[in-house]
Amino acid sequence: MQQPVDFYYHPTPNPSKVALFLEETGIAYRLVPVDVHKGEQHLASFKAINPNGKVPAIVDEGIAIFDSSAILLHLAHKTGDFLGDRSAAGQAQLLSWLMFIASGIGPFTGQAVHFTHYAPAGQAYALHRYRFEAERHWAIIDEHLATRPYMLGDDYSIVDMALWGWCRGLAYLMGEDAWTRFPNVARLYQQINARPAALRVAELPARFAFKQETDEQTRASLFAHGLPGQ
Ligand SMILES: N[C@@H](CCC(=O)N[C@@H](CS)C(=O)NCC(=O)O)C(=O)O
Repeated sequence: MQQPVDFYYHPTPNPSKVALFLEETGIAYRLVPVDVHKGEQHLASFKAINPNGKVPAIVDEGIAIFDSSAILLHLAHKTGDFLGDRSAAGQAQLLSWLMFIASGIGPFTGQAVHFTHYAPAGQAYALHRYRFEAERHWAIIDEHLATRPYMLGDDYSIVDMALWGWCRGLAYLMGEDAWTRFPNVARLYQQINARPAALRVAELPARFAFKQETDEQTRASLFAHGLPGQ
C-alpha cells in the first residue's frame, strides 16, 4: 500500500495550492503543521526537508520536495491529473503561466503586502514599486481570463490552483477594491471556492491552533533581516 504524503502546512497562500491539489485528487496525505508565526520553519528538522525554511514542502515515498510549483508539477505528473492539454503547445502554456505565477504574482504580491502592512513607514519608493508591479501582474491574469474559463482554456489545471492560493487573500494583499478591479479573477476564484475540494481545504486550519497574533516573535520568525543597523 502506498504511504501517505507528508504535507508540511500553514494556512497561507503557497501551502493552500498544494492542499487544493491533494483534496482534488484524493491522494492520501498526513498534514504536518509548521507554525511560521512561531518560527517552526527554521527548525533544523524542517530545514532538512526544505533548506529554504518555508512552507509548503512534502515528503512523498521518502523523497522531499519543496516549493509549491515544484510540488504541484511533481504531483500532477505522478497522478496524470490537472495538466491540461498534453500537446507541446499546451504544456508550454502550462509552464509559462505556472512560472508567471511563481516568479511574478507570488514575489511581487508578497513584497507589496510586506511594504503595505509590515515595513516601517516612510518607504514610499519600495511601496510604489511593489504595488505597481503586483497590480500589473494581476491585470495580465485578469485580461487573460476575460476570454477563457480557466488559465489554460477549457481545462481546470494546476495553474488555476496556483492562482487560487494567492486569490484567497487578495483583498488584504491588493486592497479592498481588488475584486472589482479584477472581475475575471474574482469569477474564477468563486468558481473554485464552490468546489468540494476547496471547501475541504477551508476546514484544514481549524485542525490546529496556529498562532494568530503578529507580535515580536512573529516578526522575528518571518522577517529575519530585522531593521537596518540592528
Ligand atoms: N516559492 C515558495 C515560497 C514559499 C513561501 O514563501 N511560503 C511562506 C508561506 S506562504 C512561508 O513559509 N513563510 C514563512 C517565512 O517566510 O519564514 C513556494 O512557492 O512554495
